[in-house]
Amino acid sequence: MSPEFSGNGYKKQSINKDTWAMLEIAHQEGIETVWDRLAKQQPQCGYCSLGTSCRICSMGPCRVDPFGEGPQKGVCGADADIIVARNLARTIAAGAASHSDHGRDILETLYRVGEGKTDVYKVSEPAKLRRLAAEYGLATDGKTDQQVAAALAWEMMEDFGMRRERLPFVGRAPKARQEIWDKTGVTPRGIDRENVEALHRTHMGVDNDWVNILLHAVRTSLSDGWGGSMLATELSDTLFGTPTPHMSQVNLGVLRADMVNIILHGHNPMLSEVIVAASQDPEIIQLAQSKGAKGVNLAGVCCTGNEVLMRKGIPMAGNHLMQELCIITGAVELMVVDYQCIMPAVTETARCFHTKVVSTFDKAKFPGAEHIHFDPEHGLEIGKQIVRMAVENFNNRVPGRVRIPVEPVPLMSGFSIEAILGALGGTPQPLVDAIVNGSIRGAVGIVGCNNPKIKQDLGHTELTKRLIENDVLVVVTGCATVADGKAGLMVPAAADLAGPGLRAVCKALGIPPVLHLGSCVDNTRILVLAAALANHLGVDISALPLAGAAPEWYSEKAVAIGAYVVASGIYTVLGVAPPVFGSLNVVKLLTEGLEGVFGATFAVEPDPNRAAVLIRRHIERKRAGLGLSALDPETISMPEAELALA
Ligand code: XCC
Ligand code: SF4
Repeated sequence: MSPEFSGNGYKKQSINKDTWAMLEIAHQEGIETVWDRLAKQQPQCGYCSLGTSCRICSMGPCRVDPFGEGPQKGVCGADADIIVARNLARTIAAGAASHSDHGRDILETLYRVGEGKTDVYKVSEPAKLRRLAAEYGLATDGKTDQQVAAALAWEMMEDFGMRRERLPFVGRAPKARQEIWDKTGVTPRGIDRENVEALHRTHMGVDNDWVNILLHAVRTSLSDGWGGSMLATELSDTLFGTPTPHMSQVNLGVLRADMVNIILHGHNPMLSEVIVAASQDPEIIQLAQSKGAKGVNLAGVCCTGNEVLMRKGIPMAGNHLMQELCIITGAVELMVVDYQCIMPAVTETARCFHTKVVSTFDKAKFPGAEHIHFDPEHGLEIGKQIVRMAVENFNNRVPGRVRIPVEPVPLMSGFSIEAILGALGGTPQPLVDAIVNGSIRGAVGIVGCNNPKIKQDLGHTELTKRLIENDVLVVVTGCATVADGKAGLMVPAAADLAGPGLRAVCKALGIPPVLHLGSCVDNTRILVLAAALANHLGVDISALPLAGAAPEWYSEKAVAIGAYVVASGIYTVLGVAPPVFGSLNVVKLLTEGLEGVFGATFAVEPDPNRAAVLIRRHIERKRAGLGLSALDPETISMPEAELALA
């Protein structure tokens, strides 16, 4: 990397050197990025930011003035509470639908495996397949894997329907939690049913009781967490393998100047799995060599990246805000996308380079991309076709424009719950012991996205550092993974950055203080771990010293995740304010009222150092509640808000 790309002018946007360098190049070459577009949107609409605008029907659009001067009701008579609640419910439904429709695609693939109609997919984890079948009450004795796959897939399809009174995975939650859901009327029945009902209820003139709307929003989120997402994780493990700990690398330095580079971007592992297989095909490697490349190098972005990092050790080029920047390296022959979190802007950025963008799912097309219809029945063939396109594009690369700005950083990935329990000797007891004796105070899931409103990765990394220093074990998923990975927090040696108790536990087990649990649908691994700990101790999840945080979230999916995490009894701190502040009633319900119903609430705190204090106080309160050694929460002092957020 030549010194003229030090990127020093871009420290406000990100904490990362690779981002700085790429932003400097973008600026010099007149390439627009997400930060430029955010600046052009200023000032963003105040009504929308507070959640009090409504465009659900064509008597509107309407807006309610939260300061009491302008109109207080929409044309139909909806007040701020109804409008905010309806908007939030629709956001949660969209997020839940995204995760669950992804789960459906995996489920259809399992069904095809059962029918024997695929050229590449198979059951990789027969034991897990049979465990799941047993959970669904299916007999497996004397049946082949293929027969079990067909029967299980057929049965799981009913999770999306309307015959069930409750989703089977709800049975994984502690009894006390299930009773809370039943009593409150939020036990999820069918995945599609709850999503459709959420859209129905929020049509003009249906559910006009804002509390009732929000309770159904919770039910919809639970159909994601204990339904669609959980199914996606379990079936991806069944088809592609349950992750086990291994080393890999992260940041733009994982791109190779001497190889054909393919970026895997999106969320669904079906396609990326076959690309991994195709990239190792001797015939394709030979083709790459004939073009003067050493071979084919794959790198992930967003959650597709997390999926293949967890299972295959494929390195990560970056998180959400890196998707345009990886193209600006000039080293990417092809970016293949499936769905979710793929900015329409990437095809525009790609036009400035030789990079090809290939879309693959008929439900996610991009103007400017080449579309190759993905069909799981011919997965490997299509995977090879795409990799071949990348190889053929290698000679269009302009060597003088290749700028790979940094050296990659190592990280450890692959902590499925099975792997964590395996490392602990098959039972959660050692983890429970460490929590009971206080060497680990508690555990926190740091999840979610980047958002250009927050200095990239600052929220994730500062919060993580403050927590591990104070002996709180951190688990990460989604784009938080890349942030903490790049900061060097996800290698066993990072135990040195942890407090003495957590450090000793990590060193004894040879694990980092920050464990990678996977993609965003894999947040359900956190639910499964929390349920296992709670069941082991004979308490509800809400009694445990746990918390969640989404310091830089942007997506509707993140709101659905936050909702099911809180409804599962885990206190959650958001770093970006959701558009609800136009209704003080809704805010009070989310930040206080939910405590009495679900034993957990939301908090909003953009400053990660202050968020860490909120979480540590919460953990100490929960420890005291369990009769464990606990600090007086008030002695954990709250710093002044100071971190400069972009
Ligand atoms: Fe998307 Fe899942 Fe958010 Fe990253 S973390 S920006 S949702 S890729 Ni899920
Ligand atoms: Fe306005 Fe009511 Fe229609 Fe919303 S539903 S746009 S508040 S009239």
